[in-house]
Amino acid sequence: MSREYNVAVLGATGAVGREMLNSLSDRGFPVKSVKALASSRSAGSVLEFDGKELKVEEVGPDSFKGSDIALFSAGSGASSEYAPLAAKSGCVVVDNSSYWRQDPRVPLVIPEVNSNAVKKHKGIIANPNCSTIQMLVALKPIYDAVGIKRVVVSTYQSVSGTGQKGVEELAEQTRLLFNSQEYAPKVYPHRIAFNCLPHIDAFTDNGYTKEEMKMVNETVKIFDDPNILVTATCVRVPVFYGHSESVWMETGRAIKPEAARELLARAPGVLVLDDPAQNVYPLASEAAGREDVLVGRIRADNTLENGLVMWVVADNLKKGAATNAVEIAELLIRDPELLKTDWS
Ligand code: NAP
Ligand code: 12T
Repeated sequence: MSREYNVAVLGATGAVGREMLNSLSDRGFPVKSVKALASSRSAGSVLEFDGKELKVEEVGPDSFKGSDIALFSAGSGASSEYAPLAAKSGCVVVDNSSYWRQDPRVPLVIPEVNSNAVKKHKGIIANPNCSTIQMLVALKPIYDAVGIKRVVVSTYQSVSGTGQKGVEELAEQTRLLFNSQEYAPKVYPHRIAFNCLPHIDAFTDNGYTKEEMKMVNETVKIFDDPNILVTATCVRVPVFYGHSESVWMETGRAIKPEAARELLARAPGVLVLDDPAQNVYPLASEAAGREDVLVGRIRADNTLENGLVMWVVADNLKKGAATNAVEIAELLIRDPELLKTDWS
């Protein structure tokens, strides 16, 4: 009989954690047991896994003993505290927070882009930011074919990226506005309903937000290319699920839009939807609930010799978080050596 694994999910009650449970089940990950972990706030509550009830436990220092793999999505604080404990107890952590992404001991992995990086892990593997994942899945085939020198990206990010509280804030504000009632922004600094906020995560000293700098720094680390230039503007929009991106690139050598479209059509994890005459292009409403990255509006930049532009959309909770994490776990179980940890 083929092996089955003990899997722990930290942050199981959250927007990403619930999708992690769905992804494990939908993708048929070989689980022996699933442990749902969260804070004391939701300990004792009940989730569903594979049609069965799963009781949520409060995370503690001993929670990961006996687990083979842990998927984390409980924020940076919990990741900084528990990932080393889990790794030291022999459990490999796939972490969704931003805490470990730039640590040189920690591979930052998108299976379609740099699966080999997973081999260097010592017990903690980081899942990239949602906006980085979908952009790089779409850039990878072009990068491999002709090189990419420079990327200018603007994102249109859904409120579920902020977690369950972001979803509730957009729903509540929309309802109150339609009823001419007062509302007070809580999660975002301004009204998100019927608005666009050029502000995701905190501002840094250079005028960019942390979210924008994640797209810059994670691209360099994942492509292992210190020369690639990226500048990003990250915008929160009143969409519940699915991030959209306008991605402009300057390629190393010239590539025609038709050739880029063909490369993308054959690329793993990509679905090309590009027939503008028939109003066919990627939409957040189409991407929501899907595991692939949708790419369309592929066209030349008429102002620059090697400029190419495209529109890239994916479900931020699936490929942007949970699906990518489960795909990393699938890489781990292909090779028993990769289930060993060496964190000191
Ligand atoms: P969320 O809906 O607010 O859920 C947060 C989850 O974390 C809940 O299960 C919560 O448990 C748990 N939690 C919070 N603090 C904890 C603590 N100190 N100890 C144990 N559990 C704790 O948020 P989310 O959207 O799912 O995001 C969670 C994490 O995923 C964040 O780190 C976020 O940065 C990351 N994320 C990554 C991506 C990506 O780009 N890959 C996308 C979205 C989110 P309770 O029910 O007990 O409160
Ligand atoms: N602030 O994983 O607010 O670093 O949409 C992902 C999403 C951080 C992250 C968001 C965020 C991350 C958001």
